Amino acid sequence: MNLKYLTLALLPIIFASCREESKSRQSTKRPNIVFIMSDDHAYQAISAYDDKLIQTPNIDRIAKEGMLFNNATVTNSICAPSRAVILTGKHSHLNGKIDNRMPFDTTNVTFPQLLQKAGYQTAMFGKLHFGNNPKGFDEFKILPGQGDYYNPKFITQTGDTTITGYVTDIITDLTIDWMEKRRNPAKPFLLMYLHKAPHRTWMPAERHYPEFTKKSYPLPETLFDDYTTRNAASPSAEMGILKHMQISYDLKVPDRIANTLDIKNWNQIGNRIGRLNADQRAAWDVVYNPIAEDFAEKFPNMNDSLLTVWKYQRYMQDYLGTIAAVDENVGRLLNYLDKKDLSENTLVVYTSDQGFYLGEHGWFDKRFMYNESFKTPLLIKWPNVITPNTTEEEMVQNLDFAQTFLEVAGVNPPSDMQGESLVPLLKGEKEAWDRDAVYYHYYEYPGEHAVKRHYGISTKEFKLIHFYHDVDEWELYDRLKDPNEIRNVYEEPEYAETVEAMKEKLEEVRKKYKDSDELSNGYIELYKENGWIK
Ligand code: SGN
Ligand code: CA
Repeated sequence: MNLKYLTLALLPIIFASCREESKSRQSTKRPNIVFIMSDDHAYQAISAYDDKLIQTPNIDRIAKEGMLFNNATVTNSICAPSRAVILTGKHSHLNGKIDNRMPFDTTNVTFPQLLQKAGYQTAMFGKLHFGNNPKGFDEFKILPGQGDYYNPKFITQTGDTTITGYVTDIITDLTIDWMEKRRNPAKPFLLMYLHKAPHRTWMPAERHYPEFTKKSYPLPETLFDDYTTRNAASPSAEMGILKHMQISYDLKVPDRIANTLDIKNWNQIGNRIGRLNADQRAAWDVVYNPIAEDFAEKFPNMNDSLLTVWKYQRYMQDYLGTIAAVDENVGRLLNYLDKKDLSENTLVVYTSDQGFYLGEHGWFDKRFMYNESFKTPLLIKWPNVITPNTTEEEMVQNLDFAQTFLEVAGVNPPSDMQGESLVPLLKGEKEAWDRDAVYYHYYEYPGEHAVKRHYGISTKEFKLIHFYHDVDEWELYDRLKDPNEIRNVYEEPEYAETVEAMKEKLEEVRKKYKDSDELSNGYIELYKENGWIK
């Protein structure tokens, strides 16, 4: 064999060893972290969990290539508090962001600050909802407060800007623009890509109006819940589809039509669709006006249950319509990572700031420790670490993200963070995980939707909840026998021992996380000082 042939014969071996070398160089390179979070995205509306309502192939891809968590929950089911827990790795009672009202205390140490210090390039795009700007980011472009769906305004480091278009598309454009033009390839990156959708008032992208407004959805089993055995759930809570969802504001019947009907609970929508320009408004009117006219005709003959069903269907059409755009845009981002050869060394998380009621118990919104709002979607892919297509049943929480990302980046977590790194679970090392209960505490009362203050624990079998402040109600659910949580068994004699054991566990967990009645009372005092409790 002459030299030329020998070299040719050796080529595959030479290439293979180069590939090996680049692989091992890659694996020693610190991974990038892409944290995708939407706002109020119920797990029931992700087809990897449940395909009754919508197909979300792009979000599902994260679970197909990685892990789907079936028992991921939040510690306080409301927007800004959940974000504060995620960033600080501490429960609300310690990071101080107990509700959506007060600004976030920026003296808290957050994981992005630590990653930035450790050499990560950091960027945040989309909804933060903190009342102040995030610390620890090289670049951010965030929505003010809740933000708008159409032609939204953004706060940036160089001033405010309004961008024409649909919010979910724009957040993705901003993200990809940063990756394309300002990403530093010499550094690993942390990207927080945070959608406003599918938050109320559920406004889809123009391209999705025609398809989604024609759909009709299966009714949830508990749509007509009568709340027997649960005093805390009703009558005080104001999140009923029938009673509290607004015909005009939420369901887009224009004021001029709503005005002609004998409906108590309608409210103006003007300020939201007022953001549409003339062309956008014309496209809106073509689809939404005929729906409203049809409703106005049928309304006089509707009883409460027909009206509930009509409202539920309208709600689902718009809510799920907004998710179609989230899914498409998640696909855009995943494809971008692939195209740039970044996927291999990037951990991608998809989650929501909490779950949401899609008609279960007759509700929309969240806040309660009941399943649909306590549980949050969680899908993670991390090539070469997570075995594709795995599901995880262990109880994890949004409290765990900070320590997870710090471990992924090789940074020691501060000793006062309260979560657990998920890395052992991601690697399939289950023996290292021994959590047997998770803790919850909700504070925003008096407040919108009137959900009373409560705290509780959940194990895989039972859930114990204590509603306090202007009530003193206990609830126990047998999660295995009653997954819909419609039977509070707290007073039932055969559960007496369980109640006792769960109360002991609750005390143990409260001690571990350093929560107490004293702290709860302090937060009630704070409401009094602000005049929110008279
Ligand atoms: C807004 C919504 C509420 C919602 C809160 C909190 N009303 O105030 O329905 O519960 O946000 O949501 S709206 O009329 O402004 O849409 S959170 O996700 O930000 O916590
Ligand atoms: Ca939210």
